[in-house]
Amino acid sequence: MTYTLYGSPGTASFCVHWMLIELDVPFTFHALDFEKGEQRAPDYLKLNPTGHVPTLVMDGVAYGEAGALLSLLAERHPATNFAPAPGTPERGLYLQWMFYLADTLMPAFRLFYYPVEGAGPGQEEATKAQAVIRVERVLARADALLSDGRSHLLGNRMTAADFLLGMLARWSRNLPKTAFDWPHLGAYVRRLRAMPSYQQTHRREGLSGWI
Ligand SMILES: N[C@@H](CCC(=O)N[C@@H](CS)C(=O)NCC(=O)O)C(=O)O
Repeated sequence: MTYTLYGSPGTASFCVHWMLIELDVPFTFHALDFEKGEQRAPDYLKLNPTGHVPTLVMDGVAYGEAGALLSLLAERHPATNFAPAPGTPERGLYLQWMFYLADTLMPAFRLFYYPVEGAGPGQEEATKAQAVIRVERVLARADALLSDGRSHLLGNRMTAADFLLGMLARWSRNLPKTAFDWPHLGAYVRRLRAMPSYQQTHRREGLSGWI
């Protein structure tokens, strides 16, 4: 299996980068320079027509969408148990959280960081205020789930959903309330950040300010 990940430090590619490191599989990481608009270069658009990262090339075929990439990787490496198998009791909750995080929390963060996409130019502050409300709603729900003492979203082991939430929690650092303003979520983020694979991803991407 050969993997090539296209990404940019600290962005939506972080969770895939992190899982690849945790899986301990060989891969190549191509960092795109957003300042230079490399995500919109014709060669990259051939791999991912959305002009977004991440893109993961698996055995010569390019795929996008962070949540889908995490699920695919988890399924290709079943020994890790990062994706509960169809028919198991955790499967439903797993799918629910993967989709909820990918189609509710991630777009809310996108609105916060790309506010012009909400209601257009001149409306950025109002868009950001709405985005914060949406983010906080999801973080509060994750905190409530974790309040029963479980170590991870689906129970007491790591799944692909934790890679997604662990990355998204990092994006709360520029919002009025960060993940640490919810006690159970804060403890959960501390556990994820202590993982050697998380710290390695952070280091390799040259990030600062959240560990
Ligand atoms: N739905 C996409 C969203 C990815 C996304 O928004 N990526 C951002 C970085 S966090 C990006 O590529 N931004 C560059 C741009 O919009 O020009 C996914 O889950 O992969």
